[in-house]
Amino acid sequence: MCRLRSIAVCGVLLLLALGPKCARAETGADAWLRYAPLGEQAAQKYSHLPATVVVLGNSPVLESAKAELIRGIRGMFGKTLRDDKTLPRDHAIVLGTLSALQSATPGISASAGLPEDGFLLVTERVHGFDCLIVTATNDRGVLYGVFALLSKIARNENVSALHETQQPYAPIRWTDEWDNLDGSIERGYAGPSIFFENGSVRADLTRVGEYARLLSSIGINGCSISNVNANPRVLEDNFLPQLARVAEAFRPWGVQLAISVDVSSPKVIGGLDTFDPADPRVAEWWRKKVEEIYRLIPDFAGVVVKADSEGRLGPATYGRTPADAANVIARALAPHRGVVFYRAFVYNHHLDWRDPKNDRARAAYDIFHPLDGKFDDNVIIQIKHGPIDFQVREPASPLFTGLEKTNEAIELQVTQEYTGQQRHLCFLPPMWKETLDFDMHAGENSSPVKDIVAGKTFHRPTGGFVGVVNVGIDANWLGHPLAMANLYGYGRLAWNPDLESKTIAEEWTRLTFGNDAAVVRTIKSMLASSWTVYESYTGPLGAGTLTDILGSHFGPGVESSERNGWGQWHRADHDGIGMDRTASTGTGYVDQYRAPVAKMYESLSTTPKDLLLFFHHLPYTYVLHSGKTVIQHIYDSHYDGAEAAANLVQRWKTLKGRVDQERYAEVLKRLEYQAGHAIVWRDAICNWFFQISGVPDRLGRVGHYPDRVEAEAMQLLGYLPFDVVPRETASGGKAVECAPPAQKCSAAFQFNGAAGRYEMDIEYFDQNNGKSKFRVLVGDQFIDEWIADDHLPATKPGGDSSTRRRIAGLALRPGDHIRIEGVPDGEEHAALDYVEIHPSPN
Ligand code: GCW
Repeated sequence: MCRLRSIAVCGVLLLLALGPKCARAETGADAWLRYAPLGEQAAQKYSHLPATVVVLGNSPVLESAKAELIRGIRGMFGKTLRDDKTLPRDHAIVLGTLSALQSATPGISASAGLPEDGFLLVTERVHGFDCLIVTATNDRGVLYGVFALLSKIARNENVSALHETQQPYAPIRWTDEWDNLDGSIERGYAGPSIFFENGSVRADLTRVGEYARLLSSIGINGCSISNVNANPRVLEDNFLPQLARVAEAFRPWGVQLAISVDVSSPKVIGGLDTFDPADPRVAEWWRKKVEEIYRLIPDFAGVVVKADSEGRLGPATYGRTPADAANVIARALAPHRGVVFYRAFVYNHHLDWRDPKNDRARAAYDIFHPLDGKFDDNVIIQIKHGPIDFQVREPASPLFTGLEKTNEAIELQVTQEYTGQQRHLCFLPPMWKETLDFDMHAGENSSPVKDIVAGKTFHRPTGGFVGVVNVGIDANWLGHPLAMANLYGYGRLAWNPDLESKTIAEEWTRLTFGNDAAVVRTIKSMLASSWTVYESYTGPLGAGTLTDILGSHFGPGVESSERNGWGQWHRADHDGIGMDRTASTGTGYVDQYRAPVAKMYESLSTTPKDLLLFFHHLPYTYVLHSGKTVIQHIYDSHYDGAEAAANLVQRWKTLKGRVDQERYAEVLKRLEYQAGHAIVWRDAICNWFFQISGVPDRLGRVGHYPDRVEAEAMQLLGYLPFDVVPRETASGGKAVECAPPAQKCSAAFQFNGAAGRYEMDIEYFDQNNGKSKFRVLVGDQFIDEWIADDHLPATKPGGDSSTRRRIAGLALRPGDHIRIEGVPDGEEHAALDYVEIHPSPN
């Protein structure tokens, strides 16, 4: 079936009887709630589904549940359910809470005992008719049940004799959005905010409602919409009514609004001369402010606090503790059942890097463990999953077992800040699962992180999951069409962390791209391998992400971690690499874990390979279990990783014609970019380590690029060579630029290979402060042209801007004169790095 827009294309395809059946055209806005037509066979399979829906009770959430069911069935089967107000005179799908159901049909066997938000899907006879009942303790549970039912159908699962109960693993299942009031998003990669614009809440909140629907469909019940680097203005009297509008857009979907607050607000906007949490005037200010909020937003969920961290003010100003700061706000919220999320991401970013005992990883435990038991019951300590900061691989934070008398939530990052910024494919559930399933050995029984944060291990009243998402206004929410698998996966794991990441990948693929077996198999396997692929060319053996930590957090920047106070040190020098965090010779960080875990990490032989350099400083010549030296492992993993990234492109290409053209093309574009950027990463990291260690690559690849012609070695007209900084982010450390006053430059060389078909890769620099134009000619023949107009996080040539243009199937003869012309624009000087020519495959 086709949508109107693509009917013409579909028609042509059908007429010509070309290729597989026409796929739907899509923007990605529907994400996993597409309800695409299921076709004849499925219609048969689900022909037993009732034609009527009966809703017992009425509330905005139940209304959403009904509307969603009607929408889903209509989308998948082209049928419109009849909406009946009273109990069935026919087979029906019945929606309602358990209490509504029991009072309408006394004697119904659907049993109680479900926690809030849990639901039951059951087929039962009501008034003599077989009915499909979706019931729960609360309205939100009913809505979740409807989403679950529709998901099953969309994935072709059997729903004929259902008896299934589902309940959430933990009460807290939130997202945080790092949106600023001016509409920008900190670490957002898909356009500006859906919430704010020019200092206010947007006039049109359509996307906010749509986002709430998506969140609700995966069981998310709270969303903090403003950046943790908080603007005190959100609490100003004239801002609160604007927040109330967002809460209204959330409400029909059972998503409760929260905001990030700045603890200095009583002083900055409240007119007090202090924000000391111990000052009664400050407590009174918070009490009144919170009361004002609840007058406007009765279901307000609570606040998120980042304090004494990365330059934010905090209780330390007055010699007070995080517990003092958290409790003063928590006491204002408690009468309204609101909560405070106090982030454990507190550390000194002016650490003395010369002191080998200093260690940022220690900070959260050192600061929060002594405060265990001092936080009120409506405070939740929000702990990033690892001790540093969302690196491509980290061990579980030791703070999870450092708080036994305090509520906890794990903070996971959906937005791919350090994992490729939605330009690289990186499916994160396998990474999150490693942490969630990691046994912290809190006692005699196993105590995986998921149980601790859910409050099960230490018998806490609340706790759970927070995902930092940062969706943007772009139609497909996160930029990369496949990145939404991370949001889906986050929600599914927050609901049920026992799910396998492969199951999640399969669910998401079926819902997002349909049930074609080849599509499911291919995307599922691409997702499954993508994290380790990304890791292998950006930060192997637990060294942390070797990115530019002082800038974009995107491209390579090995040295940016060192010799500064940020503490993201990997300590690579001439002889070796890694942080010694052992108790015997290092920072003592390992002792923050319970004994069995500490013991495992203390010893080199029992530390998992993937975390070796996180815990130990090793010489480059150290031989791993694999038989390879550390340095050879670094070289090999980068070459293997870049090859695996190229392979993702090939795997995706097998789906041409099996998924809609729009998403096919968008994913292909991003994967091709990734494959090119993986080579930038590979070369930068390998060359840096080769330079510093002096140890050659056993396979002779590093520093030797026989198919490469450096731009600085070409015949240049107008172009001038320059040094790229850091040098490893350009081939040979140099590139050429067409700087003013030049308006057009060219770089040319002669092809000396055999006659044949080739792939020509042109490595150029695409900055975001200009739109240079490039043209390629062979002899007099025009071959290709493009504009460097991508929005990469870069204003200068280097690892963030280095981009590959591939010209495939190019026929070349010996002696051919190849010329690249560049026309600069603005600050972007059409810079070129190199050209590489390989024989075409086959
Ligand atoms: O990783 C860092 C990010 C900051 C972020 C901070 C945090 C919102 O680079 O952009 O600030 O973490 O989590 O508070």
